Amino acid sequence: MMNAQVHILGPQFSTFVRSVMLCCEEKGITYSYGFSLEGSTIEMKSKEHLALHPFGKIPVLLHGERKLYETATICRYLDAEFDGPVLQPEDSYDRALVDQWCAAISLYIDQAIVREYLLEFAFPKGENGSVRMDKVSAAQPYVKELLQMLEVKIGGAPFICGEQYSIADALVTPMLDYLANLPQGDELLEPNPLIADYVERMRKRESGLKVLRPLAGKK
Ligand SMILES: N[C@@H](CCC(=O)N[C@@H](CS)C(=O)NCC(=O)O)C(=O)O
Repeated sequence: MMNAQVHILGPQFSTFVRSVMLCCEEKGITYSYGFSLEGSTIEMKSKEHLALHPFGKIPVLLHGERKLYETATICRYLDAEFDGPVLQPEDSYDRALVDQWCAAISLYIDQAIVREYLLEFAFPKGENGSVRMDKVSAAQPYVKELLQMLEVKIGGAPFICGEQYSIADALVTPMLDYLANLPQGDELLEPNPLIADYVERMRKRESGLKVLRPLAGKK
């Protein structure tokens, strides 16, 4: 299967799609992305989409005949299936810690930072398309708490789970990159200099330069 085409179903602006793209870039896997599949466009929540992802989410990985959903699962599969730098530690406890952070990022951090905060800016639901600042203000304290938690977690290490770039980094950097780009970015990151520095370093990696692009490149 190594030579089969890798396609990531979903738009380039999605944080989770970007996480899979980052894993591909880190491992040197050639891939395509977007909603176009075998010449037709897959509409969100359509019969065709639900056949690939019964919960109606993106991304979905298509690798030859194989189909897979859930971002961390997709990244673990790519790591195991392809050559290139490994994105998980070998030691069983260290590996479990990466899995633990992947779950925490995909569940709790995604909910607080992406769903309840970033999406308020990306898809404003207020009057005349305005950002609902009451929702932003209500969500912000927990966003700050989580950033503080990540600041403690990274400590002096280069990556979220220590010395090695892992799937946990691929999951969290698209979220932090968007956060840092907001007008509130400085206020959020100033109290967390290690995380601020981490975002800058992840943006400058080869994978970051390719994937963490502004939305103009969206497909
Ligand atoms: N647990 C899923 C979450 C996927 C997810 O929430 N994807 C978002 C885009 S970043 C989505 O599909 N949103 C559209 C929707 O919920 O209708 C994963 O890890 O892949």
